[in-house]
Amino acid sequence: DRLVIASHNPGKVHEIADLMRPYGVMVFSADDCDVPEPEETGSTFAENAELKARHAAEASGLPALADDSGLDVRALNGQPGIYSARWAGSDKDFNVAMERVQQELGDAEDRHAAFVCALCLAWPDGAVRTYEGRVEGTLVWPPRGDRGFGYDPIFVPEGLDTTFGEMEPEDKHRISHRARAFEKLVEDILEG
Ligand code: ITT
Repeated sequence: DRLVIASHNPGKVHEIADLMRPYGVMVFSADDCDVPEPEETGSTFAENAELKARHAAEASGLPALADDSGLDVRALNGQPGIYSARWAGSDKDFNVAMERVQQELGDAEDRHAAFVCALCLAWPDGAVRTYEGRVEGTLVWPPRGDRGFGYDPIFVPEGLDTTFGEMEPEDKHRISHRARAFEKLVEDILEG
């Protein structure tokens, strides 16, 4: 009934806390528990999520939930992918990151992208479970909306006209990569 959210990204921590709310679990962020940020040396979202979750569970002695996620742009062969946070530079400026995506796309006709999320739940005894979610969509320029975080203002999910940056949080939670991964976790752990 207590869980550490192994992330230093406030946008993510907020969304995961929202998703957890109906389940009556007390959540703490990695910053609350002084869990330092491990180096993300994995080569997939799932590997990085597991690395972060294991690290936080060991450091805190509590079950820990980590999220590794990013934007997979088809015309850029999956970039920025696991490097999505790094494209924003040390200032974590996502205007810079979004501009880089736009610049690298140039006049490519293919504007397809997907957000991907791997959630890993790790226990202090070393057990882990990993779940993945994905949402397909299209990139737009210029960015629209000031909600959400990261690349949300340039991503329009399939079948809709608004960017994640323009949506109410509860609408993003109905379809997002993070919500889809979380649904699998809930089925497996909380309702299983
Ligand atoms: P932690 O490792 O501390 O959790 P981080 O921001 O470094 O934080 P990642 O390595 O997983 O986490 O980077 C994921 C990046 O992908 C994140 O910084 C966002 O820019 C982007 N991203 C992930 N989910 C997103 C979402 O729902 N909306 C917009 N951008 C998202």
